[in-house]
Amino acid sequence: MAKKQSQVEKAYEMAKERYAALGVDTERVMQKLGEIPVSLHCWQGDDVGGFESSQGLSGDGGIQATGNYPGKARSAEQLRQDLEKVLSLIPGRHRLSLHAIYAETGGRKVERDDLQPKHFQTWIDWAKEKKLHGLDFNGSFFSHPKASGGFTLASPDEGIRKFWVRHGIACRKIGEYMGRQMKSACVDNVWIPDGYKDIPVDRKGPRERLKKSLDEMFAEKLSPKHHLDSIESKLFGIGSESYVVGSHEFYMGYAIRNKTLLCLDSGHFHPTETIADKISSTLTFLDEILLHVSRGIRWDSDHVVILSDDLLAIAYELARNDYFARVHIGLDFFDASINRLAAWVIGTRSMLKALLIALLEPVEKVRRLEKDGDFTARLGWLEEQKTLPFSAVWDYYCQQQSVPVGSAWLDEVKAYEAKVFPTR
Ligand code: RNT
Ligand code: ZN
Repeated sequence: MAKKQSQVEKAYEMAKERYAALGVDTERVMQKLGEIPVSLHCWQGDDVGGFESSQGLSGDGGIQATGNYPGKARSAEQLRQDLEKVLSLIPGRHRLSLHAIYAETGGRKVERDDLQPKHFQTWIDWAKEKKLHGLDFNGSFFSHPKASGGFTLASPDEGIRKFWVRHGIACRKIGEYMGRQMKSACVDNVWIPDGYKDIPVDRKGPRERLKKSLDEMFAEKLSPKHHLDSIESKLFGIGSESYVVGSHEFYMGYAIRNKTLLCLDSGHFHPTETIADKISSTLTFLDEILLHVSRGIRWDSDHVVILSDDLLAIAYELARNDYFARVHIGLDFFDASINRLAAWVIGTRSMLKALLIALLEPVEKVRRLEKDGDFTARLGWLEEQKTLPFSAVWDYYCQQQSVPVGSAWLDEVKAYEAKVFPTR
């Protein structure tokens, strides 16, 4: 007797037919989705604390994690343990993005300009063992006495500026090593907090210094097979409301001229601007970009990513233009007020759901309507497709990938919390 079809399978069969009638092959879509890696950010697990000291995020970089939910990972082992759980609840094969402050130095103090690949060997061995798609990296130009003046790579103090240049160079060596070890290029992203709270007189000087610092940092050519430089702009931050040295125009210019990647963070523009519209613009002039998918509420608040219109707009841009080989999808949010594993799972599953919905779009149909100038039907269709049965495909995809279907992942996170958190 044929095996009884589960609810998930029944719903999928119906959805499959519905999509097929619109010219969409759900099997192909699921295969494609399975090939798209998302880079999970390690810093969601401990509120951007790192393991350099017990102090954690100092706030001198204008980024802030709020909340004090219990159970925060206090060591690399704990963070890896949490990540293993999280990865078991997310379909697909993904990457991990590390920050320099997550180095493992065996209890010894190692200055940031002295960090070496060996300080990340345990992470690399773990990533290989867990068969991660790859590792990405970030210099940590904040939460440090030499960043407390608000300036790092653009500092007027030559000693401070040089220190951060050396940090950037150390990070590139680490990133390149990670890329070689993982056999997948490491995206090494640079974000600095440099800027002024109040109106400056000299807007030019700091930018000249930042350019000089980047030139010095990037002087050694590294093979894109192993390592990709990326630079991240920002409109303003807490404490840099009036002026940010690394503005969008600044880094866009630098990236085009020097052929680096540009990082677009969802929270780093005016609240009415979305990064979705910037993808095709920047990719007209750049080979590749990095996304920091985040959710800003009224400011760059780094809320957990949810299935919002903004997120969908990003996913549609990637899918409609098949940009997946040129756009590295990274996550960048941190919420200390809810279970941190749940935050990771919610954000990553939302990102993947958005990609699935976008890949399931009967795009040729809508394109034709647009080409014919039938904007009435275009709007009508865009609205209709919002309620196509993507959730049946999502559930089936999760089942296929042996991860919890629906909200079942929540029970697992709760059980983990009950078992593990009291020991922390
Ligand atoms: C800060 C930037 C940056 C950081 C992480 C921790 O505004 O978005 O990417 O969030 O590097
Ligand atoms: Zn970011």
